[in-house]
Amino acid sequence: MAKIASIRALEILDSRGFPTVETEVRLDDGTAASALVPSGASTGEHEAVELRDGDKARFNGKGVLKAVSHVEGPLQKLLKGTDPRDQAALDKALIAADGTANKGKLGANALLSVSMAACRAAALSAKMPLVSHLRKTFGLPEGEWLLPTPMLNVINGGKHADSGLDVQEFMLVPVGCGSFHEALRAGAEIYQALKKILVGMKMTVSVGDEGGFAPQLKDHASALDVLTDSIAKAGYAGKVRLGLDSAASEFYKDGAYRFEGKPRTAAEMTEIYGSWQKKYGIISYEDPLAEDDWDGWKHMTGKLGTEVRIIGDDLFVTNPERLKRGIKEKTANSILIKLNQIGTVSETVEAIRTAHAAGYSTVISHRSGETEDAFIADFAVAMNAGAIKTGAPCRSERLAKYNQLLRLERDLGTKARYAGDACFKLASKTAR
Ligand code: 2PG
Ligand code: MG
Repeated sequence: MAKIASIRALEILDSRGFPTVETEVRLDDGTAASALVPSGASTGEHEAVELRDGDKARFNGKGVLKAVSHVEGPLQKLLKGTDPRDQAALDKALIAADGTANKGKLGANALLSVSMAACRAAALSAKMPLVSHLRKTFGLPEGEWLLPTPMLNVINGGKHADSGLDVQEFMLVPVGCGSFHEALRAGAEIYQALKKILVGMKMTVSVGDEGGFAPQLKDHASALDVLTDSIAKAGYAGKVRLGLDSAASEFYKDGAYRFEGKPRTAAEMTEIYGSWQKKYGIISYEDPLAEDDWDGWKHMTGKLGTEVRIIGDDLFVTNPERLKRGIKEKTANSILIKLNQIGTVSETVEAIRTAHAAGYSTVISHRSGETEDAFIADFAVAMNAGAIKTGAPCRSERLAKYNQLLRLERDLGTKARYAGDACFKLASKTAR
């Protein structure tokens, strides 16, 4: 039984060129594995703390040397000699060592890098693929393997681009494709069709943080029109639907949603979303309203919740406690899952379990600042999450995840099936 022998960390750079943490866990049988943590831009108020140095002389204050020193100092001391296969005990120890509710003392970036790297090291040492190790570790049934439906963000707005669009993400959701590789192919072909259309409109085709285009379109309806045309041009009408992430906390100011240049109430925003749902067959709305507008969310869930997926990201921040409140108050019907919003693998699994038990669907997510680490691909399959969003079919930090899913599809063979509309069942009733 291999034990943790040493842990080291490194300040590396993410896809935006900002520092982030890489941690390597070494076991006494010679196994070594590392994990790289991502970083958000439209971060929720209630997320676990991403510890930054604040030293303006380095990386404009964004350095992570403190987090690195926490990994190599207190966390290494804590975990040396322990069994990496006992993920629950390991994560419990990490949480206790930090001791704060928001992981602000040692940093969620420090904790998560150790949690993930130890998980990988345990899998390697047991000569098991990560996906199988995760299943076994968390006692999930072996039988059913779901390959997640990808949600490909092909037009970037909000904080991720200078397109001027308030909505942050316009995603292709290939619910009607027969397999994961066909779904990814559909996404890639539509992406190229969209590029041609934008070039024809004399729009810029440079990309935003998540690899989607960032055209200066006049309003959101124009973006939805262009996307509908691209889907049709590429031959996928009816098979590929649209999902949005408004990241609405970013345009909620002084009690109003500053949307398309006007202040609006939650009820007015709900009207707009309802009309888009009818006209464009939108299948999911992520963070349509602000992170603390519980009344607004409840109103929107009451109006549209039987027809579309309403996904809480900044609202729930992968936090089982916030999710439980949502379930109790009938708020949203789906949750976005980001490991670094909560800070350990075990707590992330708990959020997923809580969601599934209440009939909420789950979408595993990347961050806008990413790395080459593809942990979330294996994680999404191990958890039967049903859906994953990890950007456009463009830029290798995004493709690292999609490509790993292609490998998992190949390796699992007939044991696995493509989730398709499973995660979006409510919405599929209202197909255009
Ligand atoms: C989101 C994410 C990822 P960020 O809002 O869902 O797309 O963005 O990582 O900037 O919070
Ligand atoms: Mg979001």
